[in-house]
Amino acid sequence: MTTTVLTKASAATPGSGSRFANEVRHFLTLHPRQLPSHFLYDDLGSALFEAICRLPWYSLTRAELRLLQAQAREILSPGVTTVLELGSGSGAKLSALIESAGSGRGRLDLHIVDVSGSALAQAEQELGRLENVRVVTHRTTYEAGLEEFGLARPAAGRRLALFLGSNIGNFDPPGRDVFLRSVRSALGQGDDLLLGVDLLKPRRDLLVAYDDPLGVTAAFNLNLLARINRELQGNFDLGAFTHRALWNEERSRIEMHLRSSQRQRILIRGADLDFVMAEGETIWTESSYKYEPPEIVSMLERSGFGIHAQWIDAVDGFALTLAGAV
Ligand code: AVI
Repeated sequence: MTTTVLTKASAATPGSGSRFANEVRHFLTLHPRQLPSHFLYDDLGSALFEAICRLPWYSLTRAELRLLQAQAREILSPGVTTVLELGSGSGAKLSALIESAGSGRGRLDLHIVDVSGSALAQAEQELGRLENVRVVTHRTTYEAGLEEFGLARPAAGRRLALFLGSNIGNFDPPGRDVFLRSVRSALGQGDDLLLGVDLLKPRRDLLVAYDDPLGVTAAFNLNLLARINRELQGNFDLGAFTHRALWNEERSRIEMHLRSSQRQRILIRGADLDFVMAEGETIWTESSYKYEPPEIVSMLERSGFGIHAQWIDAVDGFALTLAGAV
């Protein structure tokens, strides 16, 4: 196994005058105040997200893993030589997919994209245990990872892109369609995309998945303020904010917010920001859209894909859809 590490000065890696500082300034001055959810994933945020995936109330990771293991041979069909995973996290799903597909395949080139260096290091170690694979890590955003991958065309064989864990649910609908079209552009005709999406389910199940009794999701959300304090010299008092998860029925999305429990002045030196938050005012940090299976089919078809198969876990309400670039 050989490993090449492609590390781009990540757009999501903060520094002075960084994208982090600029986006924090821009989004915190909007009304309602917001922060982009991809900033939740610093090293601690990524570790907290891995912990969320093990919580009994957040079942989507386990449902997806069951489907991946059951359908592995069809997903990783013999002609595939290159796999791209956008947002690989710890690499556990890709590794389970390859192991479940069994022997008899040729060498696989694995391209894994994540903004978290610690998650990538873990994934590289996990995938490096497998036989007959080469791992290429891309520490960067999905968009830049797609560009790098688009340039690396294999001499032979088909490519399979994985976008799992319902990461697509964190895009708003216009951004989702733009993103799916950019995935399509990075692939050639006949290559495949496997999309993992959490389905619409009863409100109480959704709320407990995003506001768990152990407070892990609350810590994941509050860590964004801790990150701003640390990296941009902010003064957020974490004790004066509470985690809120809301179900927005009309938009079919769970929203995560941070609610200010008192009137307070916020200073963020590294982002050149000074503002006052009223008691009860919130910062909107994430949306997680939930879909019905036919909506997943339509979004893929609109973006230049034809559906090969859709597998549904009816117990926990999760869909894996395998689509081919047409
Ligand atoms: C990464 N993403 C798909 C997760 C989700 O379910 O929206 C992030 C998350 N937020 C709270 N819990 C998990």
